[in-house]
Amino acid sequence: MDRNLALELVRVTEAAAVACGRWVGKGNKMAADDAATTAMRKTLESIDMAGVVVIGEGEMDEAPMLYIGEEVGNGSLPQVDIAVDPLEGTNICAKGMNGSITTIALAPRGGFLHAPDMYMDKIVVGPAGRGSIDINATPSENLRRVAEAKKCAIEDLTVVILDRPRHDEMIAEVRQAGARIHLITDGDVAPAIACAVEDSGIDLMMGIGGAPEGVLAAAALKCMGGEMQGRLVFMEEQERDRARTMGIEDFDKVYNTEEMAQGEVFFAATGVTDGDLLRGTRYFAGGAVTHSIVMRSKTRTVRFVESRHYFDSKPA
Ligand code: VTB
Repeated sequence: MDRNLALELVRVTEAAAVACGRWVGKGNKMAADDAATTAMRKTLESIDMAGVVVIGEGEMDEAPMLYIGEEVGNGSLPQVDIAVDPLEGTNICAKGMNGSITTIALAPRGGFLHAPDMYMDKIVVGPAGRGSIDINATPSENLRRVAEAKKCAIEDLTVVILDRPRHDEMIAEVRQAGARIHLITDGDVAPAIACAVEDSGIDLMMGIGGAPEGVLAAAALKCMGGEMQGRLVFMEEQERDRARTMGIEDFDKVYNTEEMAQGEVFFAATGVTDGDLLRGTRYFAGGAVTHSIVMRSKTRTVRFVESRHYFDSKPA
C-alpha cells in the first residue's frame, strides 16, 4: 500500500480534532461527536481507496455516518477496512478533561477483528514488555513479569486503569503489588498507545473497556511493536448472538495484537484535549495547532506531527 496513506489519515484526524475541539468543555458530547464525525467523513471522501468501515459509530439505523458497512474513500484501489472512533472520550471532551483524541486505523480488506460494540478485557505493554504479559495471569504476576522484562522494580511501573467499580479488586491488587496507578475516567485508546512510547511514563494498561476501542489500540500497538491481549466480555445473552452474527465463534478466545489487526496496518490519532500521549488542539486568531501521532506497521516509524492550520487558506 502507498505509504502516503499515512499522511492522508492524519489529515482526517486533524480535521476531526479541529472541528470537535470547538466543543471542549461545553457539556455537549453529542455535538462534539457529531462535529468530529462530520469532519472525518468529509475528509475521507477524497482519499484514493475503496474503504469499508468495520469499526465505527454503530449500525446504519443507529448512526447517520461512519456506520459499520459504510463505504468511504473515492472508490479507487486499494481495497481496505477502516476502524474509526471520530471522538474517543466524548465525555472527557464535553468536560474539558484530559485524554480525548480523534482516531482512525486502516488495514487490508479483512484485516481487523470485527469487534461488536461490547466490553473487552485488555492488557497492554510496550515493546520492552513484549512477551511478558498473560491476560490469564493475576495482575501482580503480570507486574512481576513486566518489571523483570523492563529490568526495573514493580514500584517503577505505572499502570493505567479505567476508574470503574468493576476494577476495584484489580486496583487493590496493583496497589498491593507496589505499582503506581493512573486512573482514567474514560478513553483507554490513548493510554494503551502511550504504553509503547518509551518516555510517556505509562508502562501497562489493564482492565475492561470497549471492544472496538481495543481493535484501534491493537492497530496502533502493532505499528509500534507493543503487545496487547484482549478477550470479549459478555454481559448478556444478546451479546453472544450479536457476536455470532459478526463471525465470532469462540467466546473465550484471547486475541493477540496480530489477530486484531492483520496485514499492513496504518494508524493516526490527534489530541483534542491534553493527555499522556498527545497535546490537545489549540486555537489562535485565524487558525489552530494540532498534535498527532501517525504510523504504519510495515516500517514502524512513529511520527509525532505538529500542524498549524490557517483557516483563511483552507476550504471550510
Ligand atoms: C470504554 C472505553 C472507552 O468508554 O468503552 C468506556 O474503552 C465505556 O465504559 O475508551 P463504561 O461502560 O464503563 O462507561 C470509553 O472510556 C470512552 O468511549
